Amino acid sequence: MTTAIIPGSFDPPTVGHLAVIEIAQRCFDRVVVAVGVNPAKHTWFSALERVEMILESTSGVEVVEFDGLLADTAGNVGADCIVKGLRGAGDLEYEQGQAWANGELGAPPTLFLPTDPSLAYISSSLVKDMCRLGIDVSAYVPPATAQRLLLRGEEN
Ligand code: COD
Repeated sequence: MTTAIIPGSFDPPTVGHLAVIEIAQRCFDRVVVAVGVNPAKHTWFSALERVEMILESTSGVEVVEFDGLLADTAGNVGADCIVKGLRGAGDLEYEQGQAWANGELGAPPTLFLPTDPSLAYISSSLVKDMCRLGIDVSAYVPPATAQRLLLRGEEN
């Protein structure tokens, strides 16, 4: 059985994240989405809410929270590969360094998936900026996440 781990902050999950998850599900028997928890980083959504948002907009994936090293979590879930989406050259430069560091730390290899060009500009940060400005983000996030953002946007 092949297992992929897909790590991220998912604050919030976007249709770009979901596209990566769906492709990984076609290629691997088991997909584990790993929601990173960094207490030093302010997030709009708690770790539990981010886990819930992934669960309510996917099917057939496992979702775990993690803090500390991705390499440790990848080992704990038995991942054969880390899967990451790439939006462009900026992502590649950053993610290549992460992949090398993770490899040094004992993680499995990282597989990069270039995103569909129509999704390349979508990021969690863009979605939050649009929410702050009162712009409809329903094209960029799963429907249940859009509902949560409507409420959360008023608080941020
Ligand atoms: N299309 C395709 N892919 C996308 C899109 C899109 N539109 N948007 C985002 N992605 C990809 C990103 O390129 C990234 O690969 C992934 O989705 C997750 O994105 P985010 O923004 O949700 O998450 P990040 O980039 O903040 O990552 C957080 C992690 C938790 C993965 C990271 O901080 C981490 O690995 N932390 C653990 C510490 C560690 O082990 N570090 C490495 C060695 S020091």
